[in-house]
Amino acid sequence: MSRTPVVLVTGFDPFGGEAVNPSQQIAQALDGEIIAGHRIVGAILPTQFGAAPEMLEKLIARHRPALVLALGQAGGREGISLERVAINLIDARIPDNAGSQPVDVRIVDNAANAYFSTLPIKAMLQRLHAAGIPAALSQSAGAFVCNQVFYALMHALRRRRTRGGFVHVPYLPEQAARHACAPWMPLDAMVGAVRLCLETALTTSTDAHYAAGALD
Ligand code: PCA
Repeated sequence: MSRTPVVLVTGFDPFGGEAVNPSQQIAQALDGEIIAGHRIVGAILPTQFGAAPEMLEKLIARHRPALVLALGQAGGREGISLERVAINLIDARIPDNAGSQPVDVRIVDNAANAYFSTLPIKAMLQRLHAAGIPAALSQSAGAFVCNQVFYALMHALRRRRTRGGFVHVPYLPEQAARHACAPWMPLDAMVGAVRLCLETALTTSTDAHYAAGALD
């Protein structure tokens, strides 16, 4: 068996009437790459409440990654969004891919209200800006399946050394054509951006004030 440490990168299948999901294509593009001495395992989660975090937890158990980066599409956002915080809440505006639309429910009972990303998001932001890639920190990953996966990830990692976080990406050009004036980014630029994020995370320690993880 290979001793190269693994980084798990997840994307989602298309949802909300879209034919594609850029996060899926990025995870597939990076699968098998070696970045900073780590082998990338790319995997696709279903855009379904419950099924997505379950699959993520199985992937973590199987691959025992050193770091986990979950990706999702945030149509309408400009550039790369480095998510800072996952909240213990589902409030779905649209049904998921299984037709489920929970409103105002907690993700995990008797658990923290929120968790911070344990990735060095400020260092990642600087690196993206230095490379001329539009990017910003985001204080909310929403209250749909992406936030559920982000929360479940940080909850699963809360007592482990494995670091984790979430990055939202904008539409692909072919998706933006269906949404008047929506911002977009070519796939190559997004793949390059996520590669830079991973390289930075794997070579930088996480900002000290994120280390506590949970916000109660
Ligand atoms: N984006 C959705 C779920 C799947 C995806 O790619 C979200 O932001 O919640």
